[in-house]
Amino acid sequence: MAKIKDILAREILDSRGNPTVEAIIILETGIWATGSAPAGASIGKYEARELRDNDPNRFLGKGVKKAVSNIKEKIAPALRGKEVTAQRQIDDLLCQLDGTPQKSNLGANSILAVSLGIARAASLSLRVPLFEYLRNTFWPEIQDYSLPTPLFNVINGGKHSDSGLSIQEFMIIPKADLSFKEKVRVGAEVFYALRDVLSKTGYSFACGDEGGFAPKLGSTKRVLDIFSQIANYTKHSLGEEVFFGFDVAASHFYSSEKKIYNFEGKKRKSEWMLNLYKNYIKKYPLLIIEDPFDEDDWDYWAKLTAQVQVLDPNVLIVGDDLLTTNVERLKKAIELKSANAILIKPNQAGTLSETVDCINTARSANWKFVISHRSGETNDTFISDLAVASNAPFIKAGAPNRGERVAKYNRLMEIEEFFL
Ligand code: 2PG
Ligand code: MG
Repeated sequence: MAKIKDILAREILDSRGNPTVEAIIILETGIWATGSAPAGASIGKYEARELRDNDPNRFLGKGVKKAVSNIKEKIAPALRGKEVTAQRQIDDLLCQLDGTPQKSNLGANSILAVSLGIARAASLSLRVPLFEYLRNTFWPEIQDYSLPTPLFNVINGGKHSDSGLSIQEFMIIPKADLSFKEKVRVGAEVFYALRDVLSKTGYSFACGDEGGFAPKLGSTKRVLDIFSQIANYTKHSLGEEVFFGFDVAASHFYSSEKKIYNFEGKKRKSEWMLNLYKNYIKKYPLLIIEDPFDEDDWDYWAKLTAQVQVLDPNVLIVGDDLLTTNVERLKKAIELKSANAILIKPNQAGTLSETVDCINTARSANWKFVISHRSGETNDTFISDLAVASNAPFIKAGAPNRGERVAKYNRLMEIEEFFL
């Protein structure tokens, strides 16, 4: 048993060079741990709000000094003396201290950094690996461990690059029945192959925010043509060993007033987008479509989910901006059958306990879930341990490239090799 002695905080940089929050949890025993908040670029309307200073004289207004001082001046005094393993009570208290529905008062960035740091400090205090601590705390009833399948975002579009591609993420998914280490190898080999294909066809292989390439290919069709060449450059056959996934992030090219998607330079209706996705599913080994429609275009979500089940019951329609790791929105989507999987981002919820509640709500409805990073990341590998603790079917942590992305994959390989 160990009590919280103090909580410090500071401004650090994320992988895009923007300021973010790190909290340092110090226990009375002298043990300490950190937690940090990642940051999105394609931010959903309904997710918890990060607090930024909006001071144009620092970091173009993106500083987080206010969030840092909220930790030092408001959160630390309320948590001093609390038992560090009381995660749920601490998270409830953090929500009460904030008092707003989207955590806009203290800021989800300050709250999340503390919430994750508390869990890490507790695991160190009990001398167990973080994933084991999380399993014992939240999922003691689950017996075995299974590692997630990684979704490698190898071509970056949308708000994550200047490639001009409307779809934000083009993902490569290794087949399920391999060890995690082998899945990482497949992802890396496909990544090298893509670099070859791009350079041979005269495209840039410079990278976007999540480590994937950002070539100006102009259309989804051309990305898929390039993907289709993977088999010629590696030993990995499409539809058997390697599958595709999209994060369309459609809210970011949708006009709510006109009810139009500005897709690849053309104005498209929801029905047109629906048919496009169905054609891609028929033609390519496409297993995952995340955010195919706007976060308020509920009707089309349900239509696509139903029609896709007929085409291929293995295809997952994943809600990210639609659901924002929010139990209430998830319950509505379950009732309306709007999707069959959810993206789980701890900073959309704001606390670890609320993130866990969302995972549990998804699992009890038989939905799949994907533990996810943000496009602006830190080197914190918390999500890797969370994925193992919850037996998540998938993790999305970017390309097998860039330090803050591979940190997550390397941590999962470490858990596989040394702990399981
Ligand atoms: C997404 C994420 C992560 P961002 O849309 O799924 O890939 O992007 O963090 O920019 O919201
Ligand atoms: Mg997304």
